[in-house]
Parts: sequence; structure tokens; C-alpha cells
Amino acid sequence: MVPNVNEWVWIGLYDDRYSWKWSMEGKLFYVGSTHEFLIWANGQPDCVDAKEHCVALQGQTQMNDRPCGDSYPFLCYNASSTSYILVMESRSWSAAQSYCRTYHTDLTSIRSKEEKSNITLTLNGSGVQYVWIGLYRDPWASWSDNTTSTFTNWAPSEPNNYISVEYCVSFHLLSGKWSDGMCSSRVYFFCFTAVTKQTVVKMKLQSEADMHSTEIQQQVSQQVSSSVTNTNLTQVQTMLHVFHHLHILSSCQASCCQKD
Ligand SMILES: [Ca+2]
Ligand SMILES: [Ca+2]
Repeated sequence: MVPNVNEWVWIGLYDDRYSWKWSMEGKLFYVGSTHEFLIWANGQPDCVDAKEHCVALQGQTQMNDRPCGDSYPFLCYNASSTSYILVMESRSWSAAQSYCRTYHTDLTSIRSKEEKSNITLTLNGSGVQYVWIGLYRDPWASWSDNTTSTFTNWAPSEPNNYISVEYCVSFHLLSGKWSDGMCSSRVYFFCFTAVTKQTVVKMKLQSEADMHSTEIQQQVSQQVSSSVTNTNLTQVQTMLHVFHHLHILSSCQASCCQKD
């Protein structure tokens, strides 16, 4: 069956709501036994309205993904004094990160049970509802083939993560616009086959320079490579054949032939 042009069809982009990273290390955080002390509040992470990409401690012990632009007090970590500093000044996650990096080390990580206990002690009695920690993620960062891309083409009001169940991307055949949808929905889909095209370019150079010199050969090779790399070719192999009988010319001449 041929789909109607007004259909939405799946493409390979999805949002991994567990791809969290620490500001301090830039590493994925789900390693080892972190599940034992990094506890999500009930129903979290839920990425409400597709806008929650930073993490705050809620009720001082459990994690909740929240909009990075929200202003909350925050927890810095100072590596030189191994201390946790609660800053009772409401800032966005990025502004909090800048503050911690300027005056301490970074927004705090929680890498062990001991660190979690120290943080709980620091927050004890503060009365804060939400407090930023160093956990964040890049939304819509993964394609199904594990490549990354910053290009998006969302339809108006998308992505919206309607009722917090939409983590896969569909493509509108008529408009080419994208929308997040429920991954278990049954719709048509696009597959992709990589096509490799090989182009052979043969070039004959005539020059006064000593083409037997390794240095000259490298220079010519680099120049040919860079001029070819400026095209859309992704992989370039340059093979240089030096001919023994070169004509002496006052300027360089080149002739090319191309075949697919
Ligand atoms: Ca949330
Ligand atoms: Ca949607």
C-alpha cells in the first residue's frame, strides 16, 4: 500500500530520557551501582512538554527532571576542600553551573552513597523544595544508527511530549515537518540504505619542481587532497605517480578525467 501524503511516518530519531551526564565529568551516569542511591521521584523522569533536560533534587533526596530555565537554589562542589556548598540564590541550571565553575569546581555530582549522605546532610533543614545538581542531558541527540545530528525540522508546537509518552520522531509526508509521537504507535516508516559512490579523479601535473623529492611529493599530495576534500566527498585517497620524464614548463598545468 502507498501511504497517503497526509500521513506521519517514523524516521530514526528518538529521545533517550536516560542519557544523563554529569556537568563535572561529562560521562553517562548510569554506571556501576548508581541505581542504589540515585532515586527518581515517583513517575520521573517525565520530560513534561519535552522541556525537562536538567535534574533537581526534590524533597532533598529524590531526583526530578525539570526545565533548565527554571530558577532554583543549587549545590556546588568544591574539589579542593571536598565540600558541598548550598547556594540559596535561585538561578537557571546554566547560570548555577557558571557560578559553581567560577567560585568552586562545578555543580555537584552524586557518585557514591557517601556523597549522597553528605549532600543530604548539607541540605538538612534548608527547606528547599528543588535544588539543582549537575545532571543534564542533550535531547533528541540519537539517531537509530548511532549517528548524531543537530538538524531538526519540528512542526509548530512540536516536540511536546504529550502526556509524557512521546519519545520517537515521525515525519509528515506532505510538509516534511517532524513531530514526537508514542514509540509504540503503528505507522508507516522510512528505512535507509547507505550508498557508497566511488569517484576516481586522474590528474596529470607538469612542473619545474623536482618531483622525485619526497618533500615536493608530500606538498603536491596535500594540495590535491585539500582541494578534493573541499568537495562533498567524505573519504579521499590520493595516489601520486611520479613520472620520470617531466616537461619543463614555466607554470603548472593540469588535466582531469572523471568516471563514476
Ligand atoms: Ca519531571
Ligand atoms: Ca507530539
